[in-house]
Amino acid sequence: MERYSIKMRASSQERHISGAEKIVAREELESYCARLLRRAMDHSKGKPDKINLKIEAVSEDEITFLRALPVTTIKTADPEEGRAAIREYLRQMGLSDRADDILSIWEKSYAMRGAMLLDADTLQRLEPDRERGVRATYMDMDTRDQQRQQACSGKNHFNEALVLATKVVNHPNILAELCVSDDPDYVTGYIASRKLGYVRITTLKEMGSPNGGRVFLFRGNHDEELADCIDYLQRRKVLVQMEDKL
Ligand code: WAQ
Ligand code: MG
Repeated sequence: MERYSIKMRASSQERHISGAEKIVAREELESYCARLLRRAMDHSKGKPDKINLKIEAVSEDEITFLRALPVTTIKTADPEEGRAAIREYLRQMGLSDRADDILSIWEKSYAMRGAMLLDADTLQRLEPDRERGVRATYMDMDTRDQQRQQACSGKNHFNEALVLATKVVNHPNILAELCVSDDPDYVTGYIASRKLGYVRITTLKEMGSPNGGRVFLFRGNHDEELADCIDYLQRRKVLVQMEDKL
């Protein structure tokens, strides 16, 4: 199948507003470009003065196919309870003495376009560009067109996040990912790992808050393993099989 990657980035006075990653069939290319353009223009974070659409051919043999992580949901009443749930999962991962620090470092990711890459043991920040962070790119769901049309009219936070988390935590040096949306009206976030799967937490911030960000917890050496991990996150093409997830 002839496929193309589309990357969308929108900003206003250099401030990040919205971004998206797609890998679509040739026949869907124009319609997805139009949708992503609309998404950039209609974003709750403001009106962009610059929109970037980058389109690149992707050949079938460079694609890695992954199964979506299993999904569970933890219902929490408020952000305090949400953070307590995250702390508990970090404790289960053996990170209890670092949990509070990880949660406060996570807040520093709020203005970034990408994610913080954090050494899970030393809490050292590993992003080559700390202002931008590391962006996971070149990934999408692998589904039949019809399901996809339904799933993708506008932004589906859950589907896109499940795709991203599945890609990210499938790297052997990523221990877990923490995420809360920067969209003011979206308060559900998650913690994901190969062991836990994708655990949705229904309240990780107050409604109306524009604060959101991601942390990828890394464990490994800072030479080849780190370089391989960043290369995987930013370059490897991944399609995620969603099966019954849609
Ligand atoms: N790679 C790395 N970091 C990213 C990426 C990416 N491709 N895209 C976004 N981020 C970072 C960036 O700092 C954003 O400000 C932050 O994450 C939040 O991005 O199951 O919508 O796109 O219902 O606002 C979670 C869904 C939705 C939970 C998360 O994130 C659920 C969401 P957003
Ligand atoms: Mg957002």
